[in-house]
Amino acid sequence: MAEYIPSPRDWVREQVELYERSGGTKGTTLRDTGLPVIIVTHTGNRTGAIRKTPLMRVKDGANYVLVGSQGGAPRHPVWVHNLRVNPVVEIRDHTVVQAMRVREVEDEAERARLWDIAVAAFPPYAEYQTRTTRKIPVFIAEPEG
Ligand code: F42
Repeated sequence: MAEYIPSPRDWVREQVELYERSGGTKGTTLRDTGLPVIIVTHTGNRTGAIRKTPLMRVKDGANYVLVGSQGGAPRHPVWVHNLRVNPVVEIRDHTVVQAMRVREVEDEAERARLWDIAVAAFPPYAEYQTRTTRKIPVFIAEPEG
């Protein structure tokens, strides 16, 4: 079993702890927005350690859309590099935990469709894209198997 290394950011680590400890009944929204969050458990590309990252809950049918916005910061979040190398993840959506496989969306038309769904679920993504020159990465997570 790989070691779990919690996020170095207090508010992120605390959200993961509360979400998991409550079995997905508490800590499931982004602070004061009230909008739902999922927990993506994945593998560090250098350490091989278990990483847990809360992201906004964006659904496309049975799939989830993962948006590497990090508030429009100039660099991709580290988890983006992890998912590019280790695409098998586990997603907790409230009380449901599922094995999923992610792929980065490269096709422009597919990305545009998923981006619109993401912005509808979490409108600040649109503003985050205007804050940075990097193109915000979008992944789709599909049930494994
Ligand atoms: N971030 C988003 O990008 N999109 C969202 O929709 C989003 C929603 C959200 C909702 C609730 C919440 O609490 C947080 C939310 N966040 C969202 C923030 C998100 O959870 C991440 O904190 C943020 O995206 C930054 O991701 P990060 O992977 O850069 O995390 C940093 C703080 C971090 O943990 N860094 C680690 C560290 O120790 O500095 C590195 C972790 C790591 O994966 N290391 C790799 C390894 O091998 O273990 C090595 C990686 C390498 O290549 O160097």
